[in-house]
Amino acid sequence: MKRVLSGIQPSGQLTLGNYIGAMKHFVAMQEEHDCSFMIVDLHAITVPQEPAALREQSESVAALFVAAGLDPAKANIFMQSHVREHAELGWLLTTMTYMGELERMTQFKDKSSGKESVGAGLFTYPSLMAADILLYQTDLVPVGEDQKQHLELTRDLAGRFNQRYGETFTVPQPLIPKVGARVMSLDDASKKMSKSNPNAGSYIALLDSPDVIRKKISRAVTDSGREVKFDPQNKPEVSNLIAIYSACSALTPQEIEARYEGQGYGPFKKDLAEQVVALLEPIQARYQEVRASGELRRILADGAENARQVAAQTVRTVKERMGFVLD
Ligand code: ATP
Ligand code: LTN
Repeated sequence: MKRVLSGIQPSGQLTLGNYIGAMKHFVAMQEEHDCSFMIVDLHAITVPQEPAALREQSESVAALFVAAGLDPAKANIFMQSHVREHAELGWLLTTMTYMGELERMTQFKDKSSGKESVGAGLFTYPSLMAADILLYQTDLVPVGEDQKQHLELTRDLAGRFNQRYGETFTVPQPLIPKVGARVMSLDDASKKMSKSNPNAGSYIALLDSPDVIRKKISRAVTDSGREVKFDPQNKPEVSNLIAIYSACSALTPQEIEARYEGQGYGPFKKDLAEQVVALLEPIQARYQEVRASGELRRILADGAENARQVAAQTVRTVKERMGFVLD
């Protein structure tokens, strides 16, 4: 059994990109591995958040974890901020991270570009993410393609610590899906679908109503041709829609091409919308039940309790090796 850990930021409404690139795989992995999944609220505050919205989004992400199929009896589900050791190890690892390493991070460059002022936490974000992972001796980290660079840094930090202070951390591996690792925006296929995009038409939220989903897909940009062809180089918009279709159904991109040969984009988009609606409807129904039942409080309390046991031990070992006087 491998140790698996991942996190999603409560920085907005979860999107179909989050589901296809990450959450769907969390659900599959809980059957075979020792899994922990976090709502990474400490990461979400690296960009400004309204307190009421942060609280609502954090609960919403937790409920969506359960609604999408994570079972608290199989996987540990918790809020990052409920386990203080994340902030503590985050600081210790920040002191071991080089400025040059952080300056190279493309997520930082993207999120800070054009901003008048940027919080220092956005810059040191990857050291906190490394702490999340290393606290639990994680073997595998299921993430979308955009997190690959952060995982590389995590591996480097684990290696650096082990070399300097003796074998302490497991060096984790990213697990990036073959299809759907980078779902693109519906309005611009050069950008990834992102929940913090101010244009809601650029993403499908997991909680969008069927009518909103149909509308967003019918308005999704395509090229002026009419061939449903999977060709990410020359037809990035249509290829993105085919990838979404493939991830929501059991069909490969080639099977989808064959099904819509000679029919143009209309029927393809219509069916795609119905595939997405059918995927999300049961998740949305379960979501309402979970929110109404009040079960989240217990799930998160148990999750944090289990996490703390491991995290506290790791931080103790780390502090001892670094030369702190232990309490
Ligand atoms: P934000 O826009 O606030 O940065 P995000 O939508 O990029 O958020 P995260 O919380 O940063 O989402 O990511 C959660 C998980 O979802 C990560 O594993 C990430 O790689 C994955 N993910 C996010 N967006 C996509 C996408 N467009 N395609 C595939 N996977 C994605
Ligand atoms: N940085 C990730 C979220 C994240 C994460 C983690 C993912 C924070 N801590 C630990 C995996 C493991 C993101 O932006 N998607």
